Amino acid sequence: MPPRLIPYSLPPRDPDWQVQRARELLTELDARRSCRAFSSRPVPRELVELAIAAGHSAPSGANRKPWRFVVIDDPAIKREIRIAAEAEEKESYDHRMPQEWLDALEPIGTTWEKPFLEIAPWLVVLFRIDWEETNGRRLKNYYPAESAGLAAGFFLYACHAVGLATLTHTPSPMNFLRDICRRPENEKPYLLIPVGYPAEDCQVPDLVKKPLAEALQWNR
Ligand code: IYR
Repeated sequence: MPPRLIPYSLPPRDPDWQVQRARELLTELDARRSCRAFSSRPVPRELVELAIAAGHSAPSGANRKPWRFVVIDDPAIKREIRIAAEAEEKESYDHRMPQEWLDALEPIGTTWEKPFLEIAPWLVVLFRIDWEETNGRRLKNYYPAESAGLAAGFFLYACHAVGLATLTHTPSPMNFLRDICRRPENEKPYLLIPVGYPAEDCQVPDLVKKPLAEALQWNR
């Protein structure tokens, strides 16, 4: 069966407008920083839901949208997540991470302690779904990791664009999130994203970002 097709077009844009808009967008995106010191100031549920809807609008392999966003503001669940994450992280920092990795993190200043998991008003746990069962049949999803990455990117941008701070946190291993969120075995924790406002005294590392020239090639 051929697909049913509908018209698609984009609004015509003046080239000067395009360049100006691209510059503004770049300035806005380049100012985003990972936040590890959150304020407990509440964020309306509607705002988080709209940012998640933006994440959910991302393209995905065969349009399967192989992801789930679990959104948490229940202090008891946040506490459970903090305790489990810190237990794994302490083990990682003390015993599992090779010196080379610890050295790479030194300029960022991270430790096993993750108070932001209780302080940030919302925790968003993004799961990737590698397969789904319908009528007793296992259906494989396509490019679930890439798809979940795109959904995460759209979500992070939507948050930033409305003035919300985020962190892409990856406690490791993070299977505990599946148990705490009561998700089935085909859903694999992909990212844990605290969402909120930076604490009043929030500071971020004064990092040097890799120059674009090192990451960009035109043609061959
Ligand atoms: N998961 C640890 C370690 C960590 C790893 C990377 I790669 C980072 O960019 C930052 C931290 C933690 O969250 O502390």
